[in-house]
Amino acid sequence: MTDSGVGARRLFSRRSFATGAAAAAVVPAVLGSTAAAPVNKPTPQGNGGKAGNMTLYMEKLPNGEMGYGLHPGEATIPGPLIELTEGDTMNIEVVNNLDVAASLHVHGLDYDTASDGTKMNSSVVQPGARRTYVWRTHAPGRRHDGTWQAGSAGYWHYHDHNVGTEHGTEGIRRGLYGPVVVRRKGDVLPDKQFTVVFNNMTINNTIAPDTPTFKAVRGERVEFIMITHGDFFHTFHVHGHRWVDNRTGILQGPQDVSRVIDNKTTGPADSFGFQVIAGEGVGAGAWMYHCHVQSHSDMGMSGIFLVTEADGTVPGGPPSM
Ligand SMILES: [Cu+2]
Repeated sequence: MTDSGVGARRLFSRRSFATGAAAAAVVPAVLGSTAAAPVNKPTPQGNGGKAGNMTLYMEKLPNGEMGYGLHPGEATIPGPLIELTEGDTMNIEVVNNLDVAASLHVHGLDYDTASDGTKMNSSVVQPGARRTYVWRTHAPGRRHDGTWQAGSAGYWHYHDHNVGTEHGTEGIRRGLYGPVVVRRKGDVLPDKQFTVVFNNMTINNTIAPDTPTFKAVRGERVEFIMITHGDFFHTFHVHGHRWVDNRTGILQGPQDVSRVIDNKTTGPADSFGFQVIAGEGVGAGAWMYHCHVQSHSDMGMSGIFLVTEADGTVPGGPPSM
């Protein structure tokens, strides 16, 4: 452990990181559903172009951290996964239970300036107040001038844009961020979803050995949603598994010549995602995921993708770190 690693450990004090554990098994907030979806169970996608409503609470967490949650007192880092299908609109009522003005700013989707989540556009939420942000999405199609317009489908994310500075630098540092997935109708759905956020020198605001362990059973289709925040560039790597560097992270067919990778450079506010079959061709086991900038992995930007057999066992026993 290096000096800076110790510093980071002190900053993000060692603890049984309840929010990290919860975040390890993201709970999708799916348009149209009112109750929280079961952990690790993706639910039906969108509702085909209708509006959905949800409430998001901005809350204080221990050690000065902050998070978004679907219910009061249940904020997590990262915040809840929000899933839509192209054509859907989501009305998100944000309740600010913090003692500072904060906001909700999304990447990749369509929104008016009133839903920008910036002080500049007068769209932040004062402490104790609430505000509804409207996110829209669209399918691909031809513009009036004949050019082709991309759809909204992709791996996106949301974050605060007001705490600390008008760019939300402190809000993001403290944990106010979360994943968004927009599907195209017909996209393959995963069995499990995990969100990995490189936030400065942490993973989901934790460092090894407190980083999330993502558990899956061999053969399950696992979706990784990868987001980066903060001041640094990183490279995301998973052992034993590869993915495709395109919109979905999976090949569209035998003619898809997209590059197959197991490592991807990622910078602040970037996001991408992909699906793998857990243990495919390599078996169950403890498979490391980490930032591959050597000094970063050495400072704790590392965790475990634990692929078990159906009976829960792992060949060779539990991982030793
Ligand atoms: Cu890194």
